Amino acid sequence: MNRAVTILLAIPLALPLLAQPAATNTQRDQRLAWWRDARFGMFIHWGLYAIPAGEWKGQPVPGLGEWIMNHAQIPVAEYEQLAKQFNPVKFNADEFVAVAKNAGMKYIVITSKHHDGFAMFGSKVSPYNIVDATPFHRDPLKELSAACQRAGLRLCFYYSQTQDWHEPDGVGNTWDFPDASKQNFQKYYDEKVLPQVRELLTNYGPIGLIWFDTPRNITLEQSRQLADLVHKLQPDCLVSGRVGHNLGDYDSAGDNQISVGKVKRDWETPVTLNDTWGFKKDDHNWKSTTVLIRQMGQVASRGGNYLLNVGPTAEGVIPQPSVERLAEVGKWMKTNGESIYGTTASPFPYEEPWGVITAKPGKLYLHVFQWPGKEFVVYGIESKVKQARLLTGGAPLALRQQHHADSGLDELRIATPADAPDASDSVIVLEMDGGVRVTTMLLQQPDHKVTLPAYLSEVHHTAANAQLRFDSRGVVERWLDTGEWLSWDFQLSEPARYDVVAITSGQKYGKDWEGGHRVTVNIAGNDVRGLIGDDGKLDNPSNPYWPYVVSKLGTVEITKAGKQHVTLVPQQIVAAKKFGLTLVSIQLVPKGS
Ligand code: JFZ
Repeated sequence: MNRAVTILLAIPLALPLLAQPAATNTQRDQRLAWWRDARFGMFIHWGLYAIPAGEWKGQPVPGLGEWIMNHAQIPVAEYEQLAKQFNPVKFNADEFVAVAKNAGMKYIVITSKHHDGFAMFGSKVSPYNIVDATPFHRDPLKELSAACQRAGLRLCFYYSQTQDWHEPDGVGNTWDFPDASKQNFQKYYDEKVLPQVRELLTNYGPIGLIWFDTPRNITLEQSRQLADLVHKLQPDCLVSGRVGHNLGDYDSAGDNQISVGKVKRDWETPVTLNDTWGFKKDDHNWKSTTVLIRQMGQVASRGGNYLLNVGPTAEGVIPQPSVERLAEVGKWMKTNGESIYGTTASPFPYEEPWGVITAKPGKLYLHVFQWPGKEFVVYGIESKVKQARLLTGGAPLALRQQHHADSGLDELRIATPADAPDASDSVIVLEMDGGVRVTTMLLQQPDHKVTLPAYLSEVHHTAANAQLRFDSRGVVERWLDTGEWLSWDFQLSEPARYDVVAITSGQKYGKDWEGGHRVTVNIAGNDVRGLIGDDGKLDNPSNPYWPYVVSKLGTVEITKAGKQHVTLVPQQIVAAKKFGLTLVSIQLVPKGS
């Protein structure tokens, strides 16, 4: 009730502030239709930074390749010289587009101008651009526009609207322009950003979306002006979430961050194939094809888009390890694409232990990462399943559905081949009789384990300054106060003795982790007191940059099946590093398994 009232009030209050009426939901739905259908796109980070490729004056520069000017504090006068050498003669727009198309990608987002300020297109606004400042003299965005139209892919542009290390009035270059009081961001914005965005939307045919980035301290007015300009010039062009002030048509997750849990808005996650966006010659840490295919499924199962990056070299070539992996993903897509394109999120609020689920009207796609052998069991599907079959082909699979009247549990058993049809992701499609109905309550799973994800807990607090929240991975952050605690309800089918385990998360790139907290887990009237200590690491393939830590808290005997209530109350939280209790989930694992 409260919520409805807030919304009704918010709309009339917001209207007078808008230069023109905000997009209605229908307009936005229409704009998003192709993008929701696409689910998979190619990101291209390409610019002058491909020349140093992670090395400056013989020294490797740590961090992202496209950030080298910033990390090595290269003066504008020196960095500019790179333009004179930039001659990517091996660049072939049709080849780039073919790599994307063969991977099953439906759109391409290329850096038209990154934070270094160099335009990768012919611009009348600034001579610091690929046509006027390099011996190459060609406009790769023009060539890509034509190639995308030939191949039926959508071309989209990344544009860094606040950071511009080339301009005295842009954000970020504190080594050449240390005096912040002399800066006039509005001037840079009016004289470079708006006119260049206008060029991008006027000279390159229909553009799918503009991927703005790092809004920093952009004002509401400026974000709005940018979004309005895009929509005025090309009403069908989408604006990314990082335009600032929630004015995008969809949200961006943090880089390489796969969202879980209820994501309310349309969202996309940008992911690197190795550990950099712009090319670095010494970065060989390539993600495996299996990780890529599974991440894509995971993102689709949460209703999002997967934007996978390549970083071409200074010669204009996509690195071979990237080409190979994308071809392998494409091979999987040729057989299994219908389980990704045009799908919506899983109807279950939680992730299954064996993989993920995507949906279409009357259909569920079970993406099985952990192949079970000869029998596959799924709990919680209430609607009648007409048919189950593998997307790799073959006759329909024998199935049996049972409703256990005592527990209310719906059980689906499918006879499966002994060996996984696909090593990365074998997809079983279920065709329903009518719509899809599932049990949304947390259930003990067929592998006998119970997982209570933090993002599905109820949050309670007595603390005056409660600040616990969830990051987009569904992991708790800012749990620093013992006045905040969590609870869950779940359905247990097998009374037994269980190990109680807590999973917590390290910081990005495994840089840090905070433990030593004391907690009490109460299950079925029993208190389990334990320490959040480091009892081992857990593989975290969906978010490989964040290591998981396992803590064994104790054991509990549960004597009755049925609905259970669990609370997790911290007795002591160590918060010296301000990470606190970074809970991912509590798990119950049958003793001795
Ligand atoms: C930004 C850029 O700085 C980077 O160079 C690259 O282009 C990437 C795609 O986007 O970096 C970010 C922006 C936002 C987050 C992380 C990195 N974030 O929200 O977590």
